[in-house]
Amino acid sequence: MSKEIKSVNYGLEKIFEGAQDFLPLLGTDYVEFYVGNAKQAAHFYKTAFGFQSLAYRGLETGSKDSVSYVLKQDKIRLVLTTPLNSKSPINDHIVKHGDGVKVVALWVEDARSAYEETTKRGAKSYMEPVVEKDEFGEVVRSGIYTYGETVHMFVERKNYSGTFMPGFREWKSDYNPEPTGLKYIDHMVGNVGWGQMNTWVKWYEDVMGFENFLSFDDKQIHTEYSALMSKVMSNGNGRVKFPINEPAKGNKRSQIEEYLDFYEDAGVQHIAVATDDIIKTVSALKARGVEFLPPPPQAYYDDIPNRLGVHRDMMKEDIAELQKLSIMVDADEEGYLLQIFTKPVEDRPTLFFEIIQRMGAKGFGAGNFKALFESIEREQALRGTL
Ligand code: TYF
Ligand code: FE
Repeated sequence: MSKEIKSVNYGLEKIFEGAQDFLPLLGTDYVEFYVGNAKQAAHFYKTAFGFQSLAYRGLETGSKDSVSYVLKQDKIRLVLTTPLNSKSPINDHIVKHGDGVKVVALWVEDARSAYEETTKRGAKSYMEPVVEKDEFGEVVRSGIYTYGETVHMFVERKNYSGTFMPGFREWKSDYNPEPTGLKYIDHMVGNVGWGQMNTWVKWYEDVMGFENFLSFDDKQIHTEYSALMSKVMSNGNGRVKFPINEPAKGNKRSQIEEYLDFYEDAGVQHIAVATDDIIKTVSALKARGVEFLPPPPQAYYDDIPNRLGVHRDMMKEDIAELQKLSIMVDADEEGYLLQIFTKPVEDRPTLFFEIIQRMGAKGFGAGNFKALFESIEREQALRGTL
């Protein structure tokens, strides 16, 4: 651990000594995917994950080149965007990467200042500040590139009272599957190329004012076959956390390498969403057809009381029930956490989701890494990509 966490609350106060505040972030605003068929993707995220229809932009609203569906569940907003013709540059993104995350949008007080402060520190511009207006007010957005072709948009909506953003209309649907208890985005992880992790760690420090608050090297993260390195970057108030992974040399192909080969670039590897009741959430997701990684072996579950240490008596969940759902448990100094990972949600083995319930723990489940990576490797072996 490279830095001690000073405080464990998620309020606006700084959790790091020396954290920069040239880029105050209020949280994640939305995550935008570029996909081959946004209508079907929207159906999937509604049906399988319990997202609700929120807003729409397409031919009917005067958008000639692309269609976007906006979905919401508690604080999480997903935007699913697809091109309407072969000339849209969105096609190039999809041809190269398959379906994937294009934009990780961050909610800011001032999108002009966010753009200035980051570009003057070396960020590559994606979009200069643009003001969009409708009868509900205005939204200011600007954007910079991060790893690969991924973008951070800065969204200022303090003078806006509409559903989502100018250009979109409210989307009321007759089809409204129940939510599954997903609450907010806990963290989003990027995979970067060989030897690139520290470059991007420095980029988040210098350009975004983030700090590196946890690090895992390949001695901690390896299995018989593969290895990786990971550093967790956090903004000053802890609301935005971006772990960054790079592959490390192992006996076989690391899952990070597999991702890079199939995404053909650096990109977002997983989106971790928080729930207050992982048993209920995962039961619902499974019933709706979401596929999760198969459970770790019996020995993993036998070892749970040991892994929980002093937090053993605090755990309310029944181990047999967790095992039945293949949920994993880890603990750190401050508490424990429950987590589980989906299989990739596209045909290319690229983006997947994590469901996480934090019971005090502020870590990322390091005690689960070995079991998790072995489980991923079993999937890789089935794909012939290990
Ligand atoms: O975000 C994390 O660090 C955990 C564990 O390829 C993890 O969810 C780390 C690397 C990885 C998959 C999961
Ligand atoms: Fe994670």
